[in-house]
Amino acid sequence: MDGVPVAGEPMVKDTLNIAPGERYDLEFVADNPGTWVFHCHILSHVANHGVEPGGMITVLKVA
Ligand SMILES: [Cu+2]
Repeated sequence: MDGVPVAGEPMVKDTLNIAPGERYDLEFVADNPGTWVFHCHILSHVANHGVEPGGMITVLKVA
């Protein structure tokens, strides 16, 4: 979090609250094939001027 190196035991979470201005680095083993979506849970944040999808959303495809 906020530039602190990733260390210690792995943390397993489905969601993570990130406050404005905070930054997190994610490190994971992509060993579960499929299409995974990282997104904000605030609906207006996953749209660009009302058009979805957009904004704070990204897709990770694991083969
Ligand atoms: Cu958001």
